Amino acid sequence: MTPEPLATPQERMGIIQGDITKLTVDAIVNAANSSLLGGGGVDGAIHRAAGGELLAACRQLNGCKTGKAKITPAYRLTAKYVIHTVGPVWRGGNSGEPELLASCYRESLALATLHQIQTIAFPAISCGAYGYPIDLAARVALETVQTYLETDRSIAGVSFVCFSDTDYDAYVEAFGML
Ligand code: AR6
Repeated sequence: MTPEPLATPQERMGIIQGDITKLTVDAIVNAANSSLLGGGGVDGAIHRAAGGELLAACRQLNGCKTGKAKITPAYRLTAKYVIHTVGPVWRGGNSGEPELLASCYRESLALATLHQIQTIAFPAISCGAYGYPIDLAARVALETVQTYLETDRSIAGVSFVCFSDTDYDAYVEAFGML
């Protein structure tokens, strides 16, 4: 018997606007810093919504390098897991930022595959406090996930969660260029 053909990478990717802490998915990704001990932006929102147990779990992880990812339970969130990744600080684009940002997406997806996570949501990693231009970051995010899904058969859906209208518009435009 031939296996059912899987939906294409683009059919498994979606762009939505909203608050990532409210989503019903297997895993949400946190745009953390290398301490993994919380911060502002989406990191602060995730820690507030998940409760103090998340911070306690993060303390056991010994931090995380830029471009890498680590996983914890999601405690009070609807999601089952939080995948914490550390995006690059934007320094003009010639300090390895695109490669490091792509690595955040790949490493997060690799953890998702390892933990049989079928649905995952990403915020716009590095696009807030870390200053990565949203149009450039959206292209890296979408192209990296598309490439990963071409060979991965286990992840059924990847959502890109945009907090603002301008972020949403940038993602939709980048999606059209895939
Ligand atoms: N849901 C979805 N997206 C959100 C939410 C939310 N609830 N809140 C903010 N965003 P940032 P970074 C968007 O600054 O640039 C933290 O202090 C936001 O609009 O959260 O990777 C960490 O501890 C932006 O588009 O993350 C680090 O120190 C995107 O999430 C540092 O900030 C990322 O913005 C990481 O900076």
